Amino acid sequence: MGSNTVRLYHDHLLVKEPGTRQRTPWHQDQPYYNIEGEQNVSMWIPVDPVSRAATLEFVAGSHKGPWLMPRTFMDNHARWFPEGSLQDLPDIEGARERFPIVGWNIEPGDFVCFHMLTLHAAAGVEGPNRRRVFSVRFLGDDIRHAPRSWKTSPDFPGLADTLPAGAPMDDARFPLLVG
Ligand SMILES: O=C(O)CCC(=O)C(=O)O
Repeated sequence: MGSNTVRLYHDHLLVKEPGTRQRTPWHQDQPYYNIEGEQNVSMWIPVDPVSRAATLEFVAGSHKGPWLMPRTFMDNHARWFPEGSLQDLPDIEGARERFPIVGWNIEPGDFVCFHMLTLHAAAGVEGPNRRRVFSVRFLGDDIRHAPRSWKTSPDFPGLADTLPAGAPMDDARFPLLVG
């Protein structure tokens, strides 16, 4: 992150059962969030081996922006930024050869780190094993609170009542780990 401080933002467990056909569609993470700023990082930490076919893929360089329209994964609905307010994603999956897509097969002990604006996606899971991933997100020096008029994903109920827009994320929900 190039940051002197590190705050925990949030974490979640991502489980794909054997035979999952549903893709995780291409998206950036930050437009779903309540933060502005560039010093951030996500760690995607599988606890099972993940094949190249089922791994998280990235469009190299896309962390430079722009912010692109966040949509619901299941029905492509604009639930966050209003329709038309951000540029839509290009059809990456339909024209993969036009994009610098990178991804790696992963063994337990490996993990990938990426910026919250990096476009990423993952296929389903073939074979008999679950694909379990611990995913954890960190914030650096320049990150500021950006309260939204909609429910962010994840949601932090009540945060906007105590933390003004533009403030550092100085709240017990985001403990300072370094600094
Ligand atoms: O694990 C996946 O399929 C998707 C992960 C993802 O989108 C994320 O960690 O931001």
